Amino acid sequence: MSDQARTVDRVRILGRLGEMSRIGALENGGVCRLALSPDETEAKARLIGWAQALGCVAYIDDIGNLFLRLGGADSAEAPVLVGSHLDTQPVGGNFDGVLGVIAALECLEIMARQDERAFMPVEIAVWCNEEGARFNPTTMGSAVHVGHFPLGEALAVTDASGQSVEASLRQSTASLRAAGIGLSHRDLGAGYKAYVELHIEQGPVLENEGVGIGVVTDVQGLVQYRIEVSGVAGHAGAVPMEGRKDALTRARALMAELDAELGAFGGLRFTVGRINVAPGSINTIPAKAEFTLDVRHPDPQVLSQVSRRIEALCAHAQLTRLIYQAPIPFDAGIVSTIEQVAEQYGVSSRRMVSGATHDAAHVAALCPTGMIFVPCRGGISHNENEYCEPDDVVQGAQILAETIMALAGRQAQ
Ligand code: HGY
Ligand code: MN
Ligand code: MN
Repeated sequence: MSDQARTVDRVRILGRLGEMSRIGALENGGVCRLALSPDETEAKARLIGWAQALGCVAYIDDIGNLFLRLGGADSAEAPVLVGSHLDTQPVGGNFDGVLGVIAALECLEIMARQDERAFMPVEIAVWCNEEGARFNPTTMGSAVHVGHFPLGEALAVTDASGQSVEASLRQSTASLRAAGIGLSHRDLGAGYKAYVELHIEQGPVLENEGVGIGVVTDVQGLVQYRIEVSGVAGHAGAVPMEGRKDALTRARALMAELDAELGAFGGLRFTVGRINVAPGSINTIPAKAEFTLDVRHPDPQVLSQVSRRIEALCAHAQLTRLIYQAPIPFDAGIVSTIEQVAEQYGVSSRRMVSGATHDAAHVAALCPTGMIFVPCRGGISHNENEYCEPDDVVQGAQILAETIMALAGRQAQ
C-alpha cells in the first residue's frame, strides 16, 4: 500500500471534530453531551452515517455500547477494535473521547479503500457512559460489556432527575432507529483480537517534555465513594449554635480529616467533586450533606490501605463505594507495536501510566489492549478550555491508524 494510501486525511479529521463540537456546544466553547442524552445520540447518529457510507454495519449491546464493523459482515471473525466514547462531562472539552472516535473512523476510512482481503474485520467501539457524570459509575458501558458491573444494576441507575439508564437507553436507541439506522444485536463480552484507544493525556507530562506520543503501559487504580452525613433540620435564626446537629458542619469536618489523612499518602490523588445539601434552604440548618470522593493511585496496596482509612474515618457516616478498579497493565505486545510505529514515523514517544481511567482498562480483560496519548494544552481536560493542537490530533490519528493496520493485517497472523 502506498504511503499516500496509508496517510490520514487532516482536513477530514479536523472537519469532523469541528462538526462534533457543534453538537451539544456550550456558549463558552465547551460541550455538554451527557450519556444517552439527545445530544449524545445525535453525535452517534452522525458517526454512524459516516461509517455506513464506508459500508460499516452497526451493532449495539444491552447497555448501549455501539460497534461499527468494517469487513467480514457475514463472518463471525473476531475483529480488531478501535474507539473511545462520545459522552462528555457536563462542562466538557472538545477532545476527551471524541478524538479517539473520529481517529478510529479515520482508520476505517483508510482501510475501506484497500483490498478487503488485506485486513481482518475492524470495528469502531463507542462505549456508553464512559464519563459517569450523569449516571454513576464512570466507564459503566465497558464495565458491563466485559462483566465487571452487573447489567441489571447498571440499567437501574438513575440520574439526578430520577431518569434511569434503561429508560434513557430505550429513548436513545428508538431515536437512532427512527432516523433509519439499523442496529443489530451484539452480545456482551463478545470476542475481540485487540483494542487500541487514542486519547488526550489530560495531564501535563507530554507537553512539558515536548514528547509527541504517550505509550500507555498501565491505568492507575481508582476507588470512588458517596458519603452521606446526617443532622437535624432546624431554624437558622432560632436554634442556638451549641447543640445544633448541622449535617454540613459535620461533613466539612469530615472532609478536613480526610484531607489531612489522605494527604499523608504520597502520590495519591483525591477529589471531592460534588456536594449536595438538603433541604438546601438558606434559612434551614442542613439535615443531610452528601459528598463524593474520588481516589486514585497506581499501587493497589496503597489503594487498599487508603480505602481502609476512609472506611474508618467515615464510620459515623453513610459510606457507599461506587466503584473500585485495580490498576490495570496493558499488553506488552501492543505497547511495543505503538512504539515501533512512532519510531517508523520519527515521532518521539515515552511510556506512561494513565492518571485518568478509560474504557480500555476494562477491555484489557477481554483482549490485548493498549492506548496512545497525545498532548493537550496545559494538561487541561474536563474543562471548556481543553485543547489539542491540530498537528498532534493528526499525528495521533496517523500512529493509531498504522497501529491498527499492523494488528489487523492478514500478514500479522
Ligand atoms: O474518571 C475518569 O478518569 C474518566 O475521565 N472518566
Ligand atoms: Mn475520556
Ligand atoms: Mn473524561
